[in-house]
Amino acid sequence: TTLEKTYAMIKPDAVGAGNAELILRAAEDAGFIVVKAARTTLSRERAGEFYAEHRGKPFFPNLVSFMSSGPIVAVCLAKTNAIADWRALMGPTNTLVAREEKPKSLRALYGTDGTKNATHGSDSLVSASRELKFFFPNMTLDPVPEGAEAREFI
Ligand code: YYY
Ligand code: MG
Repeated sequence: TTLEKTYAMIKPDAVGAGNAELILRAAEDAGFIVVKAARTTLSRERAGEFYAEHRGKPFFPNLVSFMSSGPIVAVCLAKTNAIADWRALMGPTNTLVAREEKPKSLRALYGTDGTKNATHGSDSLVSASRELKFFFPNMTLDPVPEGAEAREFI
């Protein structure tokens, strides 16, 4: 049997607050394998390309400014049902809602507000493939064999 991959990201608010390692550990504690984690930064242009589906929405300019405001950690996670389970662990999109509805979720614990919400997670298999390729162009999109324990932190 094999493990699904998803794209996760630790956003500039959480990296800036020094919570990146804590969030990766929370993922591992929840049963995810950290296949790859790379600290990097996004230009405004690349942040806009990553969030292209939201171009034209009122929050888009703020989102692009935030996502290019400081370092991020780009992460590939693997687990059975990784895509849905990571989104569940993150909690609701808006940190303030997350604090009300899911106080132990990552966004409740480490997010800041409706835009600065600590983490990202792919919302579908198609998104996961696109987003993993966006950050890790050489990575195979094949599922990870069960029993793998690789943690390649750059
Ligand atoms: O997938 P997810 O991150 O949970 O939410 P999306 O609806 O895809 O929005 C992407 C990103 O945009 C969100 O993480 C914060 C930001 N955002 C915002 O600033 N204001 C909104 N009203 C909605 C989303
Ligand atoms: Mg989304």
